[in-house]
Amino acid sequence: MKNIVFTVLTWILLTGPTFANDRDAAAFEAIDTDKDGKVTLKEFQAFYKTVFQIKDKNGDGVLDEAEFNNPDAFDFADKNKDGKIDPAEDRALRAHHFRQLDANRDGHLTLEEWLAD
Ligand SMILES: [Ca+2]
Ligand SMILES: [Ca+2]
Ligand SMILES: [Ca+2]
Repeated sequence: MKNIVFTVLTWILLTGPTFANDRDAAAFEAIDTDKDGKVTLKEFQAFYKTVFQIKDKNGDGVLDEAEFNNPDAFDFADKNKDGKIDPAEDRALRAHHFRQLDANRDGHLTLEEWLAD
């Protein structure tokens, strides 16, 4: 399990995450920690909290533009326009992302929803 998460996270970091390209079946499995085939917002946030910590290379608790590594989402995520993404801004971004992916709005993501565009 640890290895899967590590592999997925490494891949996300190497390829540079966008809303589209960090979504595949392996990522879904890694995020679905209780393996019930559904990803809840809680599981989703826990996964991206880990992503946030790994991306925070200088360990100052926020992500600058280089650490965040996603120019398209950066301006949207940086609500207070201080040029950094703090954990609350990151959680808000992920909650937004989660709502976008939850096509039938039942509060969890299936693999189908995860893979859909
Ligand atoms: Ca689950
Ligand atoms: Ca900010
Ligand atoms: Ca759903």
